[in-house]
Amino acid sequence: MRTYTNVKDLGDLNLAVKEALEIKKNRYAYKHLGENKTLLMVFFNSSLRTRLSTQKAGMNLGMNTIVLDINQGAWKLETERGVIMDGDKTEHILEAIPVMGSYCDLIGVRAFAQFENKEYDYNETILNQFIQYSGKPVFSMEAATGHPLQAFADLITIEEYKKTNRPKVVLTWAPHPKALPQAVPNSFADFMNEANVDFVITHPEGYELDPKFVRGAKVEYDQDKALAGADFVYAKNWAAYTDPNYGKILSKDRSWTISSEKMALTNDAYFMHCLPVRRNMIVTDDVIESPRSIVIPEAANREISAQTVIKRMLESL
Ligand code: AN0
Ligand code: CP
Repeated sequence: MRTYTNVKDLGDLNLAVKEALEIKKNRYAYKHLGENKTLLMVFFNSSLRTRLSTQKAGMNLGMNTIVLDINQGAWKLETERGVIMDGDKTEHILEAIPVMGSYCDLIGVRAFAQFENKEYDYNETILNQFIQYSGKPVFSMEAATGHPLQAFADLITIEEYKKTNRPKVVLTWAPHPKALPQAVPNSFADFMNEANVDFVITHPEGYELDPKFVRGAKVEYDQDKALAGADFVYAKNWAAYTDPNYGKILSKDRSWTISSEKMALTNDAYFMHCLPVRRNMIVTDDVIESPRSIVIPEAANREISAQTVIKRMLESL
């Protein structure tokens, strides 16, 4: 595997989940693969889970790992070509990327949507520059339009907890005080559309996601109707995608918050969220603390999704 940016990079999804569950049973079985290999993780944005789980995954595989926080200690990077660099940016990303590539064997990149220019974000400008100029295999640790390590961990978690062959999985928008990217819901839809689940997306009107990710999924604007009979409730906030509101908050309606009353509409569903989560905006204390909340095992599976991806990349070096 040379790049990991979306579900298609995994090939057969059932096989990928099977491999992940095998790795989970014995996570040190492939320690030889990463011997004398270096993983570089580059962060343009904050992280708790991705940073720790991906570093742990690399270490399970015997790799050395280096973490670079671009905004803390590195030079400020210019990312647009053709700019006269007389401002506050000291270095151009077109030199920085091949330099970073020269010190490592694999690169993980976190670079969120900036919400300044939809085309710049949806072209995955920064991630693609890493793919093009680093000379090394590159994987997304949440880029502008996707978070495929999260969605893979989500699918692994659903496989572990599902009680029926084809569970009903509902992705629901929920309110949040700040504008958040569409990366997590985009990738979740990308994966659920390829998985053996009955997938429904619910959100207020105006929050439609990119059709490239929604594909044939059912969209239901009435949250209560969508939640009826759900086996898994996956909550997430995102800012508007469609023009002219790209990156804007259209609603903070707390009637969309996942509460016990909302969960009572479901088929005793499990509650999922990628974390970090704002309590009593996205989900009430009682729901996230309930025995049906699987947010902690979901986060723990980030180590497994990362390890499966890094293992496949090491195997193709
Ligand atoms: C980020 C987001 O919504 O994309 C990261 C989630 C994994 N969340 C925040 O910035 C709060
Ligand atoms: N879920 C997730 O990616 O969390 P972090 O932003 O803390 O890495």
